[in-house]
Amino acid sequence: MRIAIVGPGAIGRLFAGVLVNGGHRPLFVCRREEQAQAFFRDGLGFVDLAGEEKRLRVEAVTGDVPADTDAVLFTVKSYDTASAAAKLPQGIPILSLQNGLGNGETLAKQLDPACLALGLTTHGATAEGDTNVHYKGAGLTVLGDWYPQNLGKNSPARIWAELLTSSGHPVTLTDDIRTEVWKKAMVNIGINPFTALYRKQNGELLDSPSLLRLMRLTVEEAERIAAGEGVVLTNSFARVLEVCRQTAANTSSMLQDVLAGRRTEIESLCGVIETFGRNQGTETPYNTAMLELVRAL
Ligand code: KPL
Repeated sequence: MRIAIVGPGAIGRLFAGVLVNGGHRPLFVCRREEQAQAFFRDGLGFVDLAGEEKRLRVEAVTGDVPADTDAVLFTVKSYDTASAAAKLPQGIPILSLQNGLGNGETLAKQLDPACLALGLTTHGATAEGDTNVHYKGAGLTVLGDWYPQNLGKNSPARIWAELLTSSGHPVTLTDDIRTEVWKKAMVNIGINPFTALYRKQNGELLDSPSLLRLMRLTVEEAERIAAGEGVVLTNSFARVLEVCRQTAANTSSMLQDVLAGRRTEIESLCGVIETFGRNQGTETPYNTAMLELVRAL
């Protein structure tokens, strides 16, 4: 099978390693020619959970996703979703494994929604340089179809679940991926801006009671906005604490972005909460403050 990975960041590289393990040779679709050449020359440097480093053979191109691609893993940053989606072929199973709110809506407008699956992962990985990835913590991966009634034998989520599971990466299927996307966004709202502002690893957030209070108020505010959108979530802050413990040694994706001088995904987290809040006629002081502070970084 010809599998393209659009977005060769930490998660794209982690799943490329999974697919190589399953006997596939994934194709990275890069924005920079320099990075595509580096993948060709050096392969993918993969440090596994035991700390062992392997060099894996992958292919890489720039530009459009080749027309003969059988499946796409879409792992671009949320602010690149619309422009990267324009480079995808139509009619093949696409799995979006992205952070934040609104990616599914953007993709469903540009592609055939029946071909679209969304996924979430709490596996921790750090990108190093242009071609390396360090797999730092095992987590869970959940997939579901954009059309929830899908989940038939040939639904995009099932095709991707089979591909990943047969490559040694078990996944769970859900018929309500949108709620899962919101749940994961709550975790990211409760962790990512705080790690970025305070330069802390996920587990270090647990050491400061005053910071924990601010994290809780921000997440509870976002949970109320979710309810206003018809998504009823409970115990989001308990999940934040659990993920801080499970991924204690992780550098969050937002802190990785800040340290590398890249744009962050704060707009698709606190920014979306602020926008929904405005539409609901509700102020969102905590999320607005985090949005502005991270923007100021
Ligand atoms: O998804 C993550 C991220 O860093 O973006 C968490 C779950 C917080 C793990 O670091």
